[in-house]
Amino acid sequence: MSEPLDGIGELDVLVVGAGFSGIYQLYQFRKLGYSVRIFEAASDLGGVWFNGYPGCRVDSDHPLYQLSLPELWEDFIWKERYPSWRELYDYFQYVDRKLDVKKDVSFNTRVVAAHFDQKTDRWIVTTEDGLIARPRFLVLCVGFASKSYTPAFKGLERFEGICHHTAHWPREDVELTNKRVGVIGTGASGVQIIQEAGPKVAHLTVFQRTPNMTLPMRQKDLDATLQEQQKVLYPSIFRRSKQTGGGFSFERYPKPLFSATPEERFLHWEDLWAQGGFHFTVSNFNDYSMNEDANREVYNFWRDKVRKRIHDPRMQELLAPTIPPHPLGAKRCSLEQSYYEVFNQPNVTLVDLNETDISEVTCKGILTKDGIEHELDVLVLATGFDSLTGGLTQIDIRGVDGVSIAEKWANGVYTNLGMTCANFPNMFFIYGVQAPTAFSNGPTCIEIQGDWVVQCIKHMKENGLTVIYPTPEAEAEWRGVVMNTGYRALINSAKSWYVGANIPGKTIEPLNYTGGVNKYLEIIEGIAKRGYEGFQFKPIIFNRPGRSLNPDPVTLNKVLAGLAEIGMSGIKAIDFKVEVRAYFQGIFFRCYVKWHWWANICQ
Ligand code: NA7
Repeated sequence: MSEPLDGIGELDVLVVGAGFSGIYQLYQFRKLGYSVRIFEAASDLGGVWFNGYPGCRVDSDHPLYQLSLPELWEDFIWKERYPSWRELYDYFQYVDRKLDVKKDVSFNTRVVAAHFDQKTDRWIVTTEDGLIARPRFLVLCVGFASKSYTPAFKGLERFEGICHHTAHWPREDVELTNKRVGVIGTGASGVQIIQEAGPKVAHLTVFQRTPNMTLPMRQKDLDATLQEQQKVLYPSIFRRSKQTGGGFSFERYPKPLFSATPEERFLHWEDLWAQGGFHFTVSNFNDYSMNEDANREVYNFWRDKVRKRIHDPRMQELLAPTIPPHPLGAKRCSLEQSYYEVFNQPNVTLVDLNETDISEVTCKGILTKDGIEHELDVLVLATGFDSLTGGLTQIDIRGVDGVSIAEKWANGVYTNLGMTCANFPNMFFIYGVQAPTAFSNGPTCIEIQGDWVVQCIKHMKENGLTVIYPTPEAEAEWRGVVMNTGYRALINSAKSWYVGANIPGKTIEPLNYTGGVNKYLEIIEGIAKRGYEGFQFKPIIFNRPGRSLNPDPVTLNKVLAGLAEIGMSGIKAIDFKVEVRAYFQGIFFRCYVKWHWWANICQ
């Protein structure tokens, strides 16, 4: 193992990942004067936007899909309401020019392990190339979709054409024009590549298991002058996004569905449909994601809208079935532009995998159970991700008891606030499991969590605290909150990545906090205000060289529990100031006793 570059060894903070969240952390920690560096596996900034397949674009509305820092939005002009990955890539280059990000990023540096060292209270972080960093704090900003999932299709390695998973699409792109293209999967990635490739390929074969309840994107070019004029509203728009459930500037319709007349419902849906994007789901009636009957009404509206665009009755039934396969919104509704028109083309085949599943991949294409071999030049695997947990569990992260995060989460996820884990001291993660993540606008969630982490570490520095970790009780409590809110929603009725059901063997449970961004913010701010309730700290005093008193968090937990038993309850966190005061009070008391003793002797 070699030592890394000078200065990396004993960092204050190591951030993993250089997408929105990693860059935001770097920027905030730098401002406070911390030594901070990012390790990034790719060769450039952008995280999930570093590369993209044809048609890949964001489905959050302009202007909220960017960082809210005025020094960034003041001068940047976006071209499209829903930017493509290329425009987002350009945005990250612009962010670098503005904030000088890259000087503090080690690219092509994939973190493979992170072990907490109790002797020094630092993380020992190892990269694929054998570099080692020893940061005090580890902030994992790997995104919620960084571990791709490829089903174990028999014979996949035999295919002689070109085959890529959408998450690993080559930057130099792949020629699809006049090719026979097959796409497995109709999630967001499948929908986007199908509508992009459809008009140019020789033949398109779509292998569908579940139809996507897509929403009209209503994409448009943005006018630069208008955009400049609207910037006066941006501070309010960004602040407002943190006050809403979804992290957007719009909210739920404040009424249950059946309390509205059919006319009110119809006109409201028409209005949302015309606005496009997530307006239809985010601003729908406030019970549609909880109440099955209400959801069915929403589905019927959606189905009838979509069917009008599809010519063939068989295609209509496959793409927008009479009976919904699951409640609308229980799987992520993707945004589309010309998705259904593609299925009206004569050169497009839709294979219903429920009727005839994939038997195997052959050297020429895909053989389905009905005995048909679909010959292909290019096979696209739009089969998704081990979302929310996979980004962390694929790294060998081990805390104070030597247990890895993958082992800890094998039978269910335990975190505190979707940012920390008991027995994994000084480790934070952003935009991941048990946070509002997949039910929020990305940058909004990233900033809310990022600010909390920065403030927490600042609090520790100001109070002479070196180590923080949540208690197992706090973790259990947060898990309860996530489960209670999650199981109330209809998301559990679908086999989706929202609940881990897309990965064979993964524990199925709500993986996001579905109580809303605004409520989440209120909770985490309250915990900080109450002195980081549910967390324990270790003060610097335990860390001085030569002192034998250096308890690990597990021992410290036991000591605190013991103190609580003898009546010193209420000790949740060791505060440095309190410690120092107690230390000097102790000296004073001993001096007083000695003086008293001598005074008595000398009498
Ligand atoms: P998704 O949304 O997880 O979609 C994956 C698709 O792949 C989905 O249609 C699956 O069908 C299909 N799939 C998965 N395994 C198989 C097998 N074995 N056979 C056939 N079809 C299969 O991933 P995306 O990349 O589209 O989107 C991920 C999210 O990341 C996206 O929402 C953005 O927010 C970012 P299923 O629905 O399970 O029947």
